[in-house]
Amino acid sequence: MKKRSILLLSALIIVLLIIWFNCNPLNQAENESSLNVLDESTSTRLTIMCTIEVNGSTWDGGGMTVTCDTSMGDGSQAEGQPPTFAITNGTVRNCTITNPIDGLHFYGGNSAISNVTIPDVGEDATTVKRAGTYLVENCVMYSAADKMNQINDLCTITYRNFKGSDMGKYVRQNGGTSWKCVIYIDGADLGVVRDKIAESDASVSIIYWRNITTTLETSDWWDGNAATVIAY
Ligand code: ADA
Ligand code: CA
Ligand code: CA
Repeated sequence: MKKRSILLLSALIIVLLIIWFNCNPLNQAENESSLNVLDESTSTRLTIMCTIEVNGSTWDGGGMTVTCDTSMGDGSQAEGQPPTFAITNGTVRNCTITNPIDGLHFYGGNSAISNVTIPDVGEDATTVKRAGTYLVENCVMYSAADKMNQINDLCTITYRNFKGSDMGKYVRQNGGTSWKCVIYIDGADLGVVRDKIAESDASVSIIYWRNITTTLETSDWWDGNAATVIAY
């Protein structure tokens, strides 16, 4: 009888120890750090459940694929969906993004993306959200239902050595805006463009371009009544 009580007591102590270990607040920091990561099984694929904020640093994917969980959005033409990356004075490079939703957003400073591949663009691929100086280089991006690159604030932005196809517009300064942006398109193999290479409603904006190939008729490359367009 006494033996049985000791056994039961031991079992109870073991159960209590297990519960304590799993609920221990000291373990919570470790649990929280895995909240943003669903699948790292091969360490080449990262599924995220919220935007990756890059602030004053370089995020180098080392060739990995980043996928936005469908709970974040589906990358349809609905406005206001979250981006995969929000970049402030930083750089994102060397990754492929699947289900990119609203792609990569620039929030100021000197920011850049390079070697980013998006096989199937979502609502759009890159967006200038705040004033700054930006570089989009060596990127490969396909299938934008409407815009590939959107500009919503003052900036100087260079798109260099781009490869892609199947888009409505390659670059669009936000419709109806009159502030100045300076756009450089330096090397773009655009394949099929359905509407315009670049469009801006601001007469103060300037588009510099060189080394562009596309199936679009040259007379349709630029929107008729806006920015100054200069081959350089
Ligand atoms: C459209 C829309 C803008 C903005 C933009 C974007 O042009 O009219 O308000 O949402 O898309 O950033 O995708
Ligand atoms: Ca849009
Ligand atoms: Ca967008």
